[in-house]
Amino acid sequence: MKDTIDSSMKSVKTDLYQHHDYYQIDALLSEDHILARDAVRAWVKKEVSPIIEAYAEKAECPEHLFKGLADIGAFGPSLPVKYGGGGMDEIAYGIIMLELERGDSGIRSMASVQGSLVMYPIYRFGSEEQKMKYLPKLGSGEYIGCFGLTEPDHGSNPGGMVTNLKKKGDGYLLNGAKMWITNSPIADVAVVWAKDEDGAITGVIVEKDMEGFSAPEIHGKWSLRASITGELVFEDVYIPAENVLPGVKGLKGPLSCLSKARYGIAWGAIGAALDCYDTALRYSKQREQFGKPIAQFQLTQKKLAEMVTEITKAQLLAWRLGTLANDGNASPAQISMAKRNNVHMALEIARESRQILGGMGITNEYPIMRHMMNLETVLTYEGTHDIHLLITGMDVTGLNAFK
Ligand code: TGC
Ligand code: FAD
Repeated sequence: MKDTIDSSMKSVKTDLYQHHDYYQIDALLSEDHILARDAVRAWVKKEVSPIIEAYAEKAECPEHLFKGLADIGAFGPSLPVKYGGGGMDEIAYGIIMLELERGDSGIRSMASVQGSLVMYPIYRFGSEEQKMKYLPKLGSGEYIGCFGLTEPDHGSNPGGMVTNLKKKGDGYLLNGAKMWITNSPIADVAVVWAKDEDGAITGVIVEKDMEGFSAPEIHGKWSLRASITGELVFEDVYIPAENVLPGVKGLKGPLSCLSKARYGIAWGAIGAALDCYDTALRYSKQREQFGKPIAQFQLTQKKLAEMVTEITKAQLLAWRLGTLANDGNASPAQISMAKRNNVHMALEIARESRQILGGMGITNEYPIMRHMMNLETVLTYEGTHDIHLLITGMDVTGLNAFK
């Protein structure tokens, strides 16, 4: 009897495995990719999945996970080891984001912000002293970071920002406010973008104890509830000259960090989609109506077949983007296409999966509603769905809809 169960389980597992990797993309992975994937997958299963629904329900950030995220190499996987990163390639970075987002988009957000929006700008635009001062501590999770670009009146159009720096002695006075900042209330350091007296966008590193700086929490989110979000408020905050990022001026500074993070989201969203699809597939094989599993109905099969097709297309897009990124050839417009397509795909799959589960789909017994609500944010942050469409439109027509 046990043998029969084991062999039937094996066939279910193989069956599911094939559906999750329909075009055998795993065969393209290196040993290092597989090691990273398996380690993060196991960590998410052990540390995130059992607690995430409760934290999301309480709208509380599981801060205790930061150390574990650092230990599995989720902060800056493709940055050099010397600077607190993982020394891996861009595909490993993508796979790690995918496995984290299989758990929760908010957990992936923690890692995206820390690695791609805080460590990366310091690594790319910082002085050697800044790198040595901040990066190892950010990589190990001793410091938490946040990234301040969006303002209350300047979201999609960050170039219009009014937060500003005025020369004072050897340093600057920082004034203004940022809005919707992931991790800000718990951050030790904030990479903040402000206009200098010539109107040039400049990056500065703000430390939590600086006088005149506060980071109140934003409450009432129905999305990304296990991630903490806040404002950044600057009232004559004195920024010493050594806290200014010397390596960049202009909007291309923050936008190039966004390229790095959007790339990770293009992979990450596939994780949320896979978790929804996996849940719906399993449920549909077990749930019976009219005397047979609902998976046997043609309309359910249509949903599942379309889901796996869309997931496979997204996986191939991410994979190709990863190979381009490894060669340093992934353009911002290519990254926009993948972010937009893959997040939208994941949100559609969450909605279809919810339908397959019927009434059970709206409960916290299953992860689908949480993923669906999270993905509403992912569709909007790091450039909205429509902004990315216009970036593609500009790329293919050569005409700029923003000017
Ligand atoms: P535009 O004139 O087009 O560009 C200004 C300069 O930037 C360069 N550039 C880029 N460089 C690197 N990467 C990119 N993705 C770039 N996009 C543009 C561009 O070549 C130019 O360089 P240069 O040398 O000529 O000066 O700028 P624009 O003002 O017309 O704006 C264009 C637009 C609308 C596409 C841009 O503003 C945009 O992407 N808006 C969306 C804003 C956004 O994505 N905000 C995200 C905030 S951070 C966030 O959401 C974090 S969530 C974190 C989490 O929890 O995971
Ligand atoms: P708006 O820019 O006001 O857009 C509203 C609508 O108008 C959208 O549908 C948009 O597509 C549309 N629109 C705008 N301009 C155009 C146009 N030219 N053509 C057509 N349609 C247009 N920001 C940070 O800096 N750091 C963070 O860590 C961060 N974390 C976030 C976490 C959460 C939970 C959320 C919700 C947001 C976060 N953001 C962060 C901000 C995020 O990047 C912005 O919300 C996003 O860029 C959109 O800006 P907005 O909300 O001001 O919307």
